[in-house]
Amino acid sequence: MPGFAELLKDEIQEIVLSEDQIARRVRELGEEISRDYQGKEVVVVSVLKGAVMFVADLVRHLTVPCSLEFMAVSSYGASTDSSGVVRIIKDLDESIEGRHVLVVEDIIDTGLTLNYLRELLLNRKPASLRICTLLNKPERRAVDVPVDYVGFDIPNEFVVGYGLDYAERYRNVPFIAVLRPEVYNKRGEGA
Ligand code: PRP
Ligand code: 7HP
Repeated sequence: MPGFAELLKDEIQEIVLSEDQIARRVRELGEEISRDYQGKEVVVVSVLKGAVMFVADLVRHLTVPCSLEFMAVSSYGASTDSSGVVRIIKDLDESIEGRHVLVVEDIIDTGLTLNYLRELLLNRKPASLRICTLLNKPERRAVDVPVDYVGFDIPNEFVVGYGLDYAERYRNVPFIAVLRPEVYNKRGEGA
């Protein structure tokens, strides 16, 4: 059976992070977070959909007691650029008051989504709130949001795979890649 790299060779320009690189870093992050939360219980809050692969792998390296919560949000405004105003589509099932919250994201780009979410969650009076992201694009930051755990800093390029999509595709690709420009042009033509 051909692998994803072979199957998608006409669509992928470059693999930016391999499956092995991701797996190694996710394990390291899990170990670091477990050390930091020693003796505490953590509520892992993950944001659908992009973070699903990352959070599923990350929690399997957490050795402290944890529960898993999901939020679904949608940005108002243009589809390609975050507006900073976020609509809650699915809220947490549990209260986070007095609890240690770890927000897990796949990517921080402008920071607008997370900045909004952070304020929203802080208003609910958690005992602590930290943020973990697999990918960070520092060049794109529009608002300063404190990030406690970063998997990888990446340059300002649109990436897909390991949960991240372009037009809902490529989330299932096990590595992180940059697409060929033709892929975007094709979508623009209505393909
Ligand atoms: C992505 C990502 C973050 C946000 C980051 O979500 O998961 O939530 O964009 O962008 P920002 O830092 O510029 O606000 P997206 O809206 O693509 O939804 P998805 O996770 O369902 O793909
Ligand atoms: C959101 C997003 N989704 C996929 N790939 C990227 O590079 C992204 N930045 N912000």
